[in-house]
Amino acid sequence: MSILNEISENLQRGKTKIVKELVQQAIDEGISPKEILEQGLLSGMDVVGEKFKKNEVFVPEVLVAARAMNMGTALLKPLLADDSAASVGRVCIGTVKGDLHDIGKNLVKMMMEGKGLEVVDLGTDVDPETYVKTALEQNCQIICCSALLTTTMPVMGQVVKEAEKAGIRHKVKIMIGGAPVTEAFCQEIGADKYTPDAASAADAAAAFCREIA
Ligand code: B1M
Repeated sequence: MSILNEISENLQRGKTKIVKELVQQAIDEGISPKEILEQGLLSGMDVVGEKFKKNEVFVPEVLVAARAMNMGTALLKPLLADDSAASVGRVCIGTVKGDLHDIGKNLVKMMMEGKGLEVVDLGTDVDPETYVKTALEQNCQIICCSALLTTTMPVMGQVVKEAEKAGIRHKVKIMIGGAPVTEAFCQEIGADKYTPDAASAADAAAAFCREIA
């Protein structure tokens, strides 16, 4: 079995310590951080997601897999970051109110930092007022919202409305993403940009900041 498959298998079983060791071994063997992330960690999380959907695994198993995923990504973080990039702008990011999923949001944050963006992490369960207040107080050019539940997606529309109400809509871009989010939804709520994955979110945010500068 390849080391990437081993990472995936052990992540599915929630073997945090082994995942950490295997990720380090893969790094030492010269496998690219992107391959380790996509073909090892994310591929394992996909399997867990499918099983969760079919009720073959339950919340505790998903939580230990998520913990193993976070351990693995923590090792990759410095390697995915591009130290040569100067600060290109500031964004605030969070998972919307009612939603506790943060693995994707953390990946977006990591990729954005890798592009030289300063990222204010608001965590999970973030209400619309907090995004807007933070953007105002910390001079963020972009508000980034993540949602994994169809029931919490509408909060993103409330963030757009809250920014309008606070009079900052013209100077703050609003980016959205997460598994159930689509381009059509982005247009429907009047957000500025939907991106399907963390890498394209980071590219789009850096481009917005360069545009604004
Ligand atoms: Co939850 N969960 N979960 N869960 N969970 C899903 C999302 C679900 C699809 C599983 C399923 O049924 N198949 C389902 C949602 C169904 C729906 O709404 N349509 C679901 C459910 C129902 C629930 C609960 C309600 C279950 C329950 O309690 N009965 C509950 C809700 C809790 C809450 O939030 N209030 C719940 C709980 C949990 C755990 C706590 C156990 C755990 C979260 C742990 C954590 O995040 N710390 C969990 C997990 C892990 C999942 C699955 C298995 C994996 C999610 C994940 O982390 N994927 C998920 C099934 C699945 O997605 N296949 C599922 C990996 C991650 C890298 O992908 O977050 O999509 P993702 O991020 C991607 C892109 O979407 C994008 O970039 C990332 C990759 O490049 N992206 C952005 C994300 N944010 C972005 C923002 C951007 C741009 C791109 O711009 C700003």
